[in-house]
Amino acid sequence: MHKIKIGVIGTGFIGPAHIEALRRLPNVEVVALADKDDQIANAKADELGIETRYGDYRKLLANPEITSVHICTPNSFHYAMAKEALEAGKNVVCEKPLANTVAEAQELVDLAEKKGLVNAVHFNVRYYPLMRQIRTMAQKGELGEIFAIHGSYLQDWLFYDTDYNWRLEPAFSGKSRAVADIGSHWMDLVEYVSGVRVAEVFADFAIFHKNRKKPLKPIETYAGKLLAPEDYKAVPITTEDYATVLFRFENGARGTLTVSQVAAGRKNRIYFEIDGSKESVEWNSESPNGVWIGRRDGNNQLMMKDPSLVYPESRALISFPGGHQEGFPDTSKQLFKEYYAYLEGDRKEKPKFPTFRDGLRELQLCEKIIESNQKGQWVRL
Ligand code: SOE
Repeated sequence: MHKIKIGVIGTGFIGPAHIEALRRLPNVEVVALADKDDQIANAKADELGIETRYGDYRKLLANPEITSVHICTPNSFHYAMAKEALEAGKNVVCEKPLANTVAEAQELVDLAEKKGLVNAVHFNVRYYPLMRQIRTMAQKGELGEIFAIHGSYLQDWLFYDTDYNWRLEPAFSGKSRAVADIGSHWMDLVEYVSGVRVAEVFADFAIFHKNRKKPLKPIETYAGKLLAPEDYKAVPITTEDYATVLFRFENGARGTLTVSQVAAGRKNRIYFEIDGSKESVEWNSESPNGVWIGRRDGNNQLMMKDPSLVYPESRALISFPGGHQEGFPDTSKQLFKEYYAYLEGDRKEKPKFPTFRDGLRELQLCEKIIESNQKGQWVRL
């Protein structure tokens, strides 16, 4: 049976999640991985059971049997690797953010389209099945006119000043952290499900840990041991732990986003409520298989993920019967399933999955949010 041959670059947190999701699809095969040196690549390839491994991603790109590449490295490498992959004739799935700047993202959109290569950004949150149910409900007018969209994306993995990660270093993560890293997922999601687009933003950032303690050796060295003062280096922090963003949407709707990576007890909670002139809907990623539907003149409802109860558009993202919960790992599987079906198909229809154009959109939103925080005023898109 013909299988699409895939290479994965970067095997930190999300790279292995891509590999696991791809291994659940019958028409693809992960044949190679690359990381920053031979030692890491060999260790990860042995751990993940992948035959071909490279300590230099350019050798993976030179492999003629590889049709598609997944870029799962720290943010600052995405643009260069995606550009080289497209120039090598590879189709590309890139982790968010697509690039470091709007200009770089636009260049990748244009290059992918010029070369006729299939491209995606891993905005996987869209693929919780009930997200497409809400999108279809909005498209059918069931919510009515959208008045307001509000919510939050809260984590606590950077709660202590000793929590350290490349995302804290602008050289690797860019000028924004909480907004660009996770606020981007929330903004992409709410524009996708509601069908309304942001027109203006007003942002207020906060850095609660002005300095953090960077371990002087790999974290593993300290696993299970209390760190002594001499084990750290104090690092000044310039990217936001927290942000509040006000939105004005193109249709006149209003919105708010609270994004934080220092919210104790919130491990990875995405929440939104869309208030329409007919109904409201509310969802949170800690209970991803249910959607609350609010009504003024009738009983509120709790809609559960059940293929027999949702629209066909949502049913296409469901693999298990009602009550059999589908979660974070399933979102990547469903995104890649649509991506590779499109890659193998006639490509006549507009892709259903998030493409480089959606990655560009998020860079545009983040750039204006950063500008608004710096100026302390509303900024138009
Ligand atoms: C860290 O904030 C992180 O891993 C993000 O980088 C991912 O995009 C998000 O899905 C989970 O949290």
